[in-house]
Amino acid sequence: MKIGIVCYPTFGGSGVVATELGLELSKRGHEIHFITYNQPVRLELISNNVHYHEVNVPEYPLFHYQPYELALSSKLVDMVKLHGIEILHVHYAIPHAYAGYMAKKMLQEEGIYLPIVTTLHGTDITLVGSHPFYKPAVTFSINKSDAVTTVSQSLKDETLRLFDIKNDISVVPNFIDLEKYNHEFTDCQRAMMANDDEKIITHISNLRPVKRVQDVISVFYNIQKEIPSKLMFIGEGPEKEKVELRCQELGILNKVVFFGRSNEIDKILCFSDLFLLPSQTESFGLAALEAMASGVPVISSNTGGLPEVNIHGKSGFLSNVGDVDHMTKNALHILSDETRLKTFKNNARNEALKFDIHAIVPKYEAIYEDTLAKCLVL
Ligand code: GMT
Repeated sequence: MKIGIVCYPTFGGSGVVATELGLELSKRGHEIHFITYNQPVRLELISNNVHYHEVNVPEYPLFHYQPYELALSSKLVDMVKLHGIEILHVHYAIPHAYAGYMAKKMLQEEGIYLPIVTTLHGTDITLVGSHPFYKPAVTFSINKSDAVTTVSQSLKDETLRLFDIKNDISVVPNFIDLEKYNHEFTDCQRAMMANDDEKIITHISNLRPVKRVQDVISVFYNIQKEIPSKLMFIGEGPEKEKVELRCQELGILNKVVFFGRSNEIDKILCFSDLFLLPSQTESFGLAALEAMASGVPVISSNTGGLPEVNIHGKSGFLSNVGDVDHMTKNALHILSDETRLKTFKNNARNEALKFDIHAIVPKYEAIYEDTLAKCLVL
């Protein structure tokens, strides 16, 4: 199939999933066209089967806001005509599903039918999409999609609760290429980061308020009082400065390593003992899955889709949002006993196997095939 993929090209989970999906589909023989405003961060390898088309939005002084949806839908029309793209998969409803629908209507005028598959990723539903300013457009574009998927059962339930949805929604979870996160990794450079007697705790996110990064600091502060440890803090975002200040106030700045954005999280997870994800809301928690694939147990909140990924008492523990004492207690329980830590590490890796890329990507392929077949009948 010739598949167009629209996504955010940034470090956010939806862009990562879209990019990894496109790359895997290309390995399975499909021709993939990424259409977005920058080259996706994980799109390192451009092969014969993978193409990248940049959407340009020229600055014009009359516009207070530059019209990205307009530029994207025009680019989609051009690329579909030029490359014979048969189906479009848009990731994150805003504004991608809307732009996809506009492209579809423009193409229909020329007798070209372009089915749209929309994947909802989380904040496009739970935070931004349900805002009254966007809700009518988001409802409309979900209902006009030819197929709709969510990344967890929880997100499907939330979508049906918050919007008036007429379409069926299929759940296709986030996935992981387990070979990239092989816990037999031999060049783990743990010694560079911590002493032998120190445990390594890790957090990865885009440091937005929804990630509750202050809870990460509180839990780590409590842990390091009991067990010698270091915190690996990966990501950039609006909460970063406040986190640095708090670490300074608490006198733990020398125990926290700030990595900024990193494309080498597998290398950091390789030497981690515990992963913290206390989010306010999390539709799936790809970062938790990446940790688990590296054999790192997870202490997370029990919100959204996290209980579908992190299995309480097995791959880690779940706590109510904001309950840092419970999170600390569970973290200490895992870290204080080497045999127990090893069991949790093995369990985490085993739970991650459920989300193997080779099992999940065929689900998207089946959705594309069904959608194309349905559209041919119409
Ligand atoms: O987590 C983020 O802040 C990024 C965000 C995104 O939309 O790029 O991630 C969402 O999509 C990921 C991939 O499907 C999910 O694994 C994340 O849980 C989800 N984030 C939230 O729901 C907060």
